Amino acid sequence: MQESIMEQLWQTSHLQGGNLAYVEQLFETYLTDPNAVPEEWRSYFDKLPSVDGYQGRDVIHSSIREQFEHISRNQRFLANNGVPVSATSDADKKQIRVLQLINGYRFRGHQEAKLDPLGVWQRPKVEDLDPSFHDLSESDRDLEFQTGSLSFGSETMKLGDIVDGLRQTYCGSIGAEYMHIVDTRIKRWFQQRMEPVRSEPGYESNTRKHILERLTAAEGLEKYLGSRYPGVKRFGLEGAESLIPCMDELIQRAGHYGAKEIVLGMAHRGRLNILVNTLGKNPKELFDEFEGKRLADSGSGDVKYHQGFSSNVMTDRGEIHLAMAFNPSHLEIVSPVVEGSVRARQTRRKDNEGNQVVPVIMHGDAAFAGQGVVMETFQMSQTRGFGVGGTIHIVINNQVGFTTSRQEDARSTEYCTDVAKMVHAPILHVNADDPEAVVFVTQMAMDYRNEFKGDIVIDLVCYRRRGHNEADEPAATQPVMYEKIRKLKTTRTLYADKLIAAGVITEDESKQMENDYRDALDNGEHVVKSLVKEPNKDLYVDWTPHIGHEWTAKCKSSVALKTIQRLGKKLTQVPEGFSVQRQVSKIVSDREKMTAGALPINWGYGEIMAYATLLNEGHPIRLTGQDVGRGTFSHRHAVLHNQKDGSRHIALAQLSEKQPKFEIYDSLLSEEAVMAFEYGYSTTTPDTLVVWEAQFGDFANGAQVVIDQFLTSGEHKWGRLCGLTLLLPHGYEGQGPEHSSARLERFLQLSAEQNIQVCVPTTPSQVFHMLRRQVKRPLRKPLIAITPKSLLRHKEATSNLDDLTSGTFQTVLSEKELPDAKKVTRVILCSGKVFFDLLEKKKTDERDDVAIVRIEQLYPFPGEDLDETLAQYVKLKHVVWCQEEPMNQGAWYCSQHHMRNALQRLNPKLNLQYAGRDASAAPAAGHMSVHIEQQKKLVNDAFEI
Ligand SMILES: Cc1ncc(C[n+]2csc(CCOP(=O)(O)OP(=O)(O)O)c2C)c(N)n1
Ligand SMILES: [Mg+2]
Repeated sequence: MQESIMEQLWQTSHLQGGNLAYVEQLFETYLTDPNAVPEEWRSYFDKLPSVDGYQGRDVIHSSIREQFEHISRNQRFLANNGVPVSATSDADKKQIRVLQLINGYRFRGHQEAKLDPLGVWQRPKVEDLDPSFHDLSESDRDLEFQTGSLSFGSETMKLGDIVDGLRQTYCGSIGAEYMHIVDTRIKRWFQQRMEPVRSEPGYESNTRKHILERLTAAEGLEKYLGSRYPGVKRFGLEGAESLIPCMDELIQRAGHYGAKEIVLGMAHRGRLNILVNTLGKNPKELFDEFEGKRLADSGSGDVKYHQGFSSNVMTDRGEIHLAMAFNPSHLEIVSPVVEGSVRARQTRRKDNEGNQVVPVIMHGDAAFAGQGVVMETFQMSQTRGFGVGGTIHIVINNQVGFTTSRQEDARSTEYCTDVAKMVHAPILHVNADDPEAVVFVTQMAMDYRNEFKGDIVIDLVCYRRRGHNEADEPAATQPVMYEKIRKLKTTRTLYADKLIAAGVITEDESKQMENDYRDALDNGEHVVKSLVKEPNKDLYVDWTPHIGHEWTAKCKSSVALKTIQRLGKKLTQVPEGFSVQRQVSKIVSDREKMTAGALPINWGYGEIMAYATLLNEGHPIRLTGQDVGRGTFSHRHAVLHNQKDGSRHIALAQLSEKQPKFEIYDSLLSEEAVMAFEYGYSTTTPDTLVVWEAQFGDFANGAQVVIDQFLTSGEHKWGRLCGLTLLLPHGYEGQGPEHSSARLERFLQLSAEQNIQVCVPTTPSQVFHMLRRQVKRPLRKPLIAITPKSLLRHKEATSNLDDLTSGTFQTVLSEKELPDAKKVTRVILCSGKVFFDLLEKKKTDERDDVAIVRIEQLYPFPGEDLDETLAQYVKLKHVVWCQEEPMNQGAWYCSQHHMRNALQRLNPKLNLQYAGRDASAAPAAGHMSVHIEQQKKLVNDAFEI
């Protein structure tokens, strides 16, 4: 009789003594080139059944590994008590196929899972979940097979039991996608969580009653609001009520693992329900909002389903602070904001592992699949500068986005969650009509984060009982779906029926639960039992010192010479043996000379010294953006790189032992998510100077949503203060349309009610004072700083140490050498780099009749300071605004009225004239020669008009 191939292989001793790696290697080679492996192995591998639908090599590879691991362990195929199951070639092959079948379920079971409460998903049958696909027949069901790594609690089982167990585990209410993860530990972890219990948690009566109580609350609130305020928009949760028990479990479990804070982000859907039933907002307050009784104390206020909220609830390990982020209508943009807020809280708590602060972000299915910022947020999740130790993502997957249907139109991916696979996040799809399954996956999700510090997604497959909002008629666009929905019992009813049938509660008790909840709402009582009525104040940050200040608030931004000298020395010290690159070395030695007063200080020095002095005074600093360590234009070099081994030296982080944290990270190549992250960070930390730098100012418009919806309007809508600084390189230097403009006009157009500051500093001392005053003044307002490129090295754009040791940020700046005021008949007003072009012309042409005045803060406009400057020119006849930007851009349209007002106050006969580029669709010319010609003309015009 011919020996089985496995036995032959075994006897070759390839598999003994841990030669698995060898076999794996062979298999890998075979997958890429079958002819590259010996014939005997090729014919063996050829005969292995394949796992359909998964092209990745890892699929087959791991099944092989399992198989051989097993052989190693058991020496050969053995049944109970060492009795061989079969030594025939056929039986061996069958055993392999059984292992393949097991693998098939682990990979693709989710595709046959009963995830859709509506039963409208059209899902093709998955061939490789059928034993016959693996040449296993009905009659094999009674044969015993090795279970391999299957965690069913028995080394061998009948095929029938294996298949039934697999269907229960992987094709019930939970569809787990985890086999795309390459880390075997994680795959095993999920198998060991799900397989032993066949994905059925078997909760005790008390837990089941609690789940029903939470569902009662979820449904009860919507019913109540629906009958009390019919037709009023609330973006109800109906159809996704399981979210409420899910959140309850998340919070309790996070608390159990020692979390002290959870930051929540979510869109419109179910938000009011979460606010009342999870965060414990007083229902009375919500009713007042419905009735229009609660108006914002100041600012515009916002609709109720964008409001943030915070509260403290009790868990078995103490109090936990919950903070729901305010968000705009723009879906998904709140996600990176939440991450930034979490990171700031973790930093404050020195929670390097991310155990104490946990982000939980809820999404809509359409938004999660469609919005690019979701991908950016995942891309940040494991980076040095933006990681938070894992985020729990919950998708409220109601299978429709507004009126857009799930698959044909909303996306190209199979699931709305597929984007999460890019970071190998496990994805747990779950039927929301099985609340126990929902709680089970929730527990796994929180346990997973605790164990592996990675992102995880719960895809709560549910439906939307009503239209997009309560005024919408959904049947107009989704007739079939809504036909089904109308006939469907609610999740709560289904679950209550189940518990009644199981004898866990009586019908009366179920009714009583509903009545109790409604009574609580009627009485305007809090409905979260674990709510802490008198929260621990330590869990809150005190922003009161920063409220109610004018931008003119004074501060001391100058620094004593000896402090600057001491810090200057520290900044230029390099560790023993650290090899600095040649050009960088020159920058360092120049900085030494600047500290000694032997060289005028440049921009890089002014900026770095602002950071050093702020750190010295106890303010933490966080600086991010693309290439910020070096600076796009090589002016910063805050991070030095050892030429011998690539190690880093950051002098600003090593000024003293007691100094606060200095963080500087080159960001991923994203503007939107990164700027949103920094907004979230800065709205959480009043004392930190948070700076985001664009590579070129133009790129900031990739984050326009953040600028419009948060930075410029967040305080007005939600009362959230933010001191974020944006550094936006800008300047017309002939580099073409795309590297010239930071779109200054956009920021100025968005400026109102002192919402932001727009500054255009032109000297090193100005940037020094501007950055310092951003933290030293009590007010917290976003600072938009238009920063230079060529000016970084301009010989005229320098300062002296004296300018740092005295003075302050000057909103209006005259020439260094003041003109004789009596001779001046013309004032040229300008901002930014063009000043130096004008100055050069003035010197060349010896125009002592001209004074050039820089407006270094365009918003809030420094009217008084300008009045004072202009007042000294008593013979003034001409006033010109000169800008490099085209007429429809730059400051002209948005700021001219401020300047005209100043002239009106000085002398109503004075008119303001314009010298600058003509209006243009593109920000700048594409050819250097055109640029030069235009620049020359506008400078000339300023002197002649
Ligand atoms: C960026 C953005 N684009 C468009 C909209 C308008 N809008 C509001 S809700 C919605 C549908 C959202 O669908 P989904 O994410 O599935 O959430 P659901 O409403 O179904 O809970 C759309 C398109 C928006 N709010 N934000
Ligand atoms: Mg949806």
